[in-house]
Amino acid sequence: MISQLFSSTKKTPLKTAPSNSVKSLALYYYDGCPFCHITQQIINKTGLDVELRHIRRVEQFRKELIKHGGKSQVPCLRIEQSEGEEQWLYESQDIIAFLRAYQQLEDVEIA
Ligand SMILES: N[C@@H](CCC(=O)N[C@@H](CS)C(=O)NCC(=O)O)C(=O)O
Repeated sequence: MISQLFSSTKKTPLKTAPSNSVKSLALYYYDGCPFCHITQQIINKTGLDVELRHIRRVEQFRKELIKHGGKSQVPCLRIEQSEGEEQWLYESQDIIAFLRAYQQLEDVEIA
């Protein structure tokens, strides 16, 4: 089983567990951000279940992004794992690479 997914831009392993240990995904974003828009298009294409968290409509989302992710930049993908660990993944290209790889793992496990 593939145990790590890799960042497209930095070529470093993300501390990401196998897909079956990912509990939930949430994208922090706002309208009018082109990087968010591209990321959302990929989410729609993959059909993955990703909760959308608009940081300008819900102040709590903006606060948790800064508190846990470390900065207010969007898009940012929160990856929650079954064990309770979470990762905050910035950079649209890294998020897209993660989603594509994750979807492939999902497909393999379903098949
Ligand atoms: N290189 C980043 C750029 C992201 C970016 O510039 N996001 C802007 C919105 S379009 C942003 O969050 N600016 C506010 C901030 O950095 O706090 C990516 O590809 O995701």
